[in-house]
Amino acid sequence: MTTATARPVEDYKATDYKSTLKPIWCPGCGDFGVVQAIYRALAAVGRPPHEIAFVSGIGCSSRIPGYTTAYGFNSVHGRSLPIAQGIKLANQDLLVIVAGGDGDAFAIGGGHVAHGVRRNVDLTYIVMDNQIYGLTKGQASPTSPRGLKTSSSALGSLEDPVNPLLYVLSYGASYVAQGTPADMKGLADVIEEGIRFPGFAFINVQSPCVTYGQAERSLKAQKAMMESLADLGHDPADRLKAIALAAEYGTKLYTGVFYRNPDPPPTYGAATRQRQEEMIHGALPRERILETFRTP
Ligand SMILES: Cc1ncc(C[n+]2csc(CCOP(=O)(O)OP(=O)(O)O)c2C)c(N)n1
Ligand code: SF4
Repeated sequence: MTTATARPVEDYKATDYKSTLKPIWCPGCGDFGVVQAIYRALAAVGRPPHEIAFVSGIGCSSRIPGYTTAYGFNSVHGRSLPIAQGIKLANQDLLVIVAGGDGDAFAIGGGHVAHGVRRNVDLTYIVMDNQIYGLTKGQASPTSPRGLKTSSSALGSLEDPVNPLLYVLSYGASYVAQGTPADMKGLADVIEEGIRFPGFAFINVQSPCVTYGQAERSLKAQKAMMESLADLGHDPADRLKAIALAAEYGTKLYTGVFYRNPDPPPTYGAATRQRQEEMIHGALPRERILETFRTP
């Protein structure tokens, strides 16, 4: 895609990324703050909207692409990652951002997250973790805490929640952060950093559902409990410490970067280009090239 019409980075304002579509989220929904943080992060990065592709699944949070001026694909429940990976590999000049809920990510889409991490396509995955299925009116989600009473667990959930931070760290994610709209600047910062990070970047956002979610997770409650990892002196290059901190998901609300790989591995796109170069310029022996094309 051409950058001929791009303006200098400093010319982009958060409002350049805001579409004219009016959000239909419930008043007070945390997702309002998340989309604002995304506008700010995009303005800081300064790529023109036509060079950005926003992909989501299905859910309240998955409406986000429509509220931006970027190209948007509100796709299929749980399938945002494979679609986004295809878009990025087909046009590596695009900035690809994926957004959706915890149900979209860790229930129906759970299998794709592991492969998104290990494939390491250069994209940013923002999960709005409200510990509930919002769009379908309040059923338990994979991150609902044990004991939570919902429309599908009237006597309290009998299952332990998935830990999104540990999940991606255990598969080897190179950038793992958490934010909340209760701290807009912090949230915009981790999103901006995730966008700039070369490779699969994962940001878990504690975005409260004010209609079906827990009162203990309201923005006011989050403000009182959040702790900045930077203020705690956490070194984001320390993966083992990041894992130990991530294990406290559900009891603590840490914000900031858990892990940033100081030596990020090649992205899938870069590895593909390198393989093509080797084949074209004969760096690979003839037998290996023929092997690549041989059908089993
Ligand atoms: C294949 C498929 N299965 C189920 C659904 C119904 N469905 C739509 S959104 C959703 C879950 C929404 O929860 P989440 O992904 O956490 O997003 P939220 O609405 O909380 O932002 C479900 C089960 C669907 N649309 N498609
Ligand atoms: S149901 Fe919950 S997640 Fe959905 S718009 Fe309303 S407050 Fe937000």
